[in-house]
Amino acid sequence: MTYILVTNDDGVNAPGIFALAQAMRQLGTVQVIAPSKNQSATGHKKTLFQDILVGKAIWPDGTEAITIDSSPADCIALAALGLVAWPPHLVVSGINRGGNMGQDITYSGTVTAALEAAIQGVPAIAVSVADREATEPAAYTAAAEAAVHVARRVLEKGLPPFTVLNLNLPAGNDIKGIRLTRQGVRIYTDEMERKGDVVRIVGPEPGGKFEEEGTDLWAVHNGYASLTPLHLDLTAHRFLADLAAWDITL
Ligand SMILES: [Mn+2]
Repeated sequence: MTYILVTNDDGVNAPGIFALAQAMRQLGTVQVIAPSKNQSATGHKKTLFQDILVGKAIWPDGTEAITIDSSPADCIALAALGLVAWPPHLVVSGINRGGNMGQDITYSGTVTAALEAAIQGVPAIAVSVADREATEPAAYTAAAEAAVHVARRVLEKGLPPFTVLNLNLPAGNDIKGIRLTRQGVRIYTDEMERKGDVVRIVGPEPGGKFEEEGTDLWAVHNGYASLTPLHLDLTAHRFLADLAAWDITL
C-alpha cells in the first residue's frame, strides 16, 4: 500500500492541506503531520535542544492529524525520527496559500519541508497556489488534482538524490496546462512599518520578471501550472572557475 505523508506551512487548519490530503487518498494511505499554527516564511528551520509540543487535530471529515508546535521542516525531521511511520513513499507539502517561486524558495516553509524530506532520502513535492485570497478548500481543487498527477509520476519514477519538485499553480481552477520551468526572479516590494522600537515587514504578493519565458513566474503568470526541479546543492557552479582566478591563498 502506498503511504504518503502530507505537511504544510500554513498550519494544520489551513484549507490547502485539507484539499491536498483529500486528493492524495486517491493514491494511498495518507498521514498528516503539520504545524499547529501558521509557519509561513519560516524557512528551513530545525529546532535543536528545545522542547517541541506534539498534539492532535481532528478535521471535520474525521482525519486525525499530528500537530507540531514548530516549523514544517521540524515536522518532517521528527517524522523521520520515528514520530510517525517512516519512511513514506512520498512527502507532499502544501497546498500553500500564495506562490513559492523565484527567491521565495528558501523563505518558504512549504518548499523547505520538501527539502527536509529529500535530506531524509524520501521523494517530495511542494505545492502552492499563487493566490493569497484562496481561503476556501474549493480554491485548491485544481491544484490538488495537479498534485495527484505529478505525485503519481513521482511514485512510478522516483526522484534523484537531494532533488524535489516545486509545483506552482495559477489562481482559479482554469489551468491551461503544465510547463517545466526554471527558477525565476522575484521583485519584492516589501516595506517597513515602524512604531517606536517595533518594526514590521509588510508588502503585497511580489511580482517578478514575467517576460522571462521558461521561468516559474512566467508560466504561472500566463495561466500554466509550473513544475520546477530543485536541488539542495546550492553551489554556484558557474562561478567556481572565476573564483579560482581570484587566486586566494592562505
Ligand atoms: Mn504559507
